[in-house]
Amino acid sequence: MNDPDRSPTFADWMRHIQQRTETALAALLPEPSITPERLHAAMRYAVLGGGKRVRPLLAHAAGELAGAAPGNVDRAACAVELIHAYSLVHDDMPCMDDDVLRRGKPTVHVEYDEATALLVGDALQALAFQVLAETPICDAPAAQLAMLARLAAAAGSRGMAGGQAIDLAAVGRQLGRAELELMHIHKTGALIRAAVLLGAHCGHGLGADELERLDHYAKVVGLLFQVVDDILDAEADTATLGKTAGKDAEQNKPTYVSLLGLTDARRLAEEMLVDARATLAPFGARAARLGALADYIVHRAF
Ligand code: GRG
Repeated sequence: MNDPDRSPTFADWMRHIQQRTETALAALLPEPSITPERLHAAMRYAVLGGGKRVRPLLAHAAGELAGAAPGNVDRAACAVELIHAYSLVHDDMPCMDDDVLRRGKPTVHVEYDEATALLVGDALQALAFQVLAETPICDAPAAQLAMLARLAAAAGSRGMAGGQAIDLAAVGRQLGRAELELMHIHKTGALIRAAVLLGAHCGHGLGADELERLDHYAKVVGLLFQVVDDILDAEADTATLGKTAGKDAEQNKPTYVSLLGLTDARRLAEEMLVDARATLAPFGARAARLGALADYIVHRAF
């Protein structure tokens, strides 16, 4: 099969999107030979050669549903992934989670230094908006402005950065389910939701009702991602026979598993998957990849 877009398997399609995202990101990031060389090398170190590219996969699957040109979706997908990469660099810093490994290699502040890591995050965030603004990627300039506004809101104090602030304020405090959900809707969910909606807005094939339906799917999947992340962390702890408590437990951070227990957290993930799939049902086969992505997000855990 020469055209991976027509591949019969979801796994082939995933590999294809991951590869084209890697190529697009490599082209958009400044070369390390350009001044300031060290900053540019660190930006490429933070972004390239790792990560599941879940957000670009969601953007492409939603773009496909909306009849978008894949070349246009690449830009939206890369913009979201650059914001995600910046958030990981800053999240790993000593003033936040203080992690030394990310994607199997030393974190940016360990490989370079703290000041460089701070600047890498700043520069990646700026690059994300440049990538989204500098080329027309949808039918109307007003629609592209709306995409910029949506990404800014998803990244800012009422989205991801706000979620991180809620998370920091929650350390050592017992959170209820509603508070935990609010934190994750902001911290992880907002950017995942933006990935789906930006992908869809690169096309013009969806009506208002369909966009609303897609938005519901995006919200469910954004939260589902975090529930599964908590399950994966708890399972990793169990696999090491309780010898390590895991970062969240160590820092006394609330998780779905600490709140509900592993069995009920798994049940919740399965229920959310049913909700996501039922939301897509009226789209029929056109939403097959979005459905398969929801499955992938859940079943990488079990
Ligand atoms: C520092 C402003 C600021 C925000 C940080 C999203 C976030 C907020 C921090 C990430 C911390 C974290 C590990 C959260 C758990 C869920 C999550 C986002 C995991 C990492 O995302 P993946 O699994 O990572 O998509 P890859 O490496 O595959 O890209």
